[in-house]
Amino acid sequence: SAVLPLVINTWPFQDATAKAWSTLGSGGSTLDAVEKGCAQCEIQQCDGSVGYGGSPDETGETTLDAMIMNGDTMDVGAVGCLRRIKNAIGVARAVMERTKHTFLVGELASAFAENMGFPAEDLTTNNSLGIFTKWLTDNCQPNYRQDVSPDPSESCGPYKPNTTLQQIKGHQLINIHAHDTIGMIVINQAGQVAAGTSTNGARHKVPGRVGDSPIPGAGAYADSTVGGAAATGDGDIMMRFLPSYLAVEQMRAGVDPSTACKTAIGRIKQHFPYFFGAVICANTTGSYGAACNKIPGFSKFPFMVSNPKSNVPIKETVDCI
Ligand code: SD4
Repeated sequence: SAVLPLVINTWPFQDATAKAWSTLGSGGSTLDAVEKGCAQCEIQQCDGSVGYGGSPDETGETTLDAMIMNGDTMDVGAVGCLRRIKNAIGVARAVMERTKHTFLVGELASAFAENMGFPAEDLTTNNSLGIFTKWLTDNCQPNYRQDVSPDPSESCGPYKPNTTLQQIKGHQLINIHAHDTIGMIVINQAGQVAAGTSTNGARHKVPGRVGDSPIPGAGAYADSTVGGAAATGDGDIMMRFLPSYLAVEQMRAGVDPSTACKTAIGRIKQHFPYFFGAVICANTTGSYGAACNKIPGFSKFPFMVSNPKSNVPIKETVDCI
């Protein structure tokens, strides 16, 4: 017997879960629930890694990535490197519903958003300015690949590409304690699935960098004939493996959600044993699971669940593999 509706999201962002749940309860669609739930984190600047005022790039600017997917129609809207607009997932939904396109990026995505009536605001705060200044003054790590350009005397930003090409090795650019994208899956009573993400991405990135979060199949995926999935972590690595798509395809083949998430994490781990990341997924019976890659400092991954078994969102934790 199906335990629906279901809201599940990455990290212990319980206000986002509660917002999605109440949106469903007041008659909203799965898309409304994903949009309002993720937008709650954009407003609250969850962990400093969703919404404005976090993850400044090399020049100090905060830019946002977000996507939303309708698993009934397979419609997707996404924005990458969105400047000056706080409600990134709202803009993603506008891309989906008001254009024939899927993905808008950068300054021109912001122009679209302004045309759609989203207010242009400065995304810089004292917090993001502080992170930027601290990076410049004491712990700045240049964005060159250290396996390609190991000269420690190179300065931090603006990035000057080194033209020497060498063998690619693993890297770890992500601060695991301040890098928590919201990814959410919502399944209503009728088994309709929607999924979405919102994030300010990686700290001190090269301006223009877009992560995995807005990419369909990487950051999130939804298919109402199967279920949904969402990912968080080092997007520069994770986007290469489409972990959300893989988890959904595993469930399509009959695999249980927890095993499906483990398979998606395991695939990445084969190539990048020390990548930081986690995946959540759920099928249309309301069964769900999560998995994460065990690395020093990250052995358990918390996520939030709301379903009819409880009248408040429950925090659950999975042990990393
Ligand atoms: C990114 N995936 O931009 C995002 C960041 C994240 O938990 O998920 N952090 O790479």
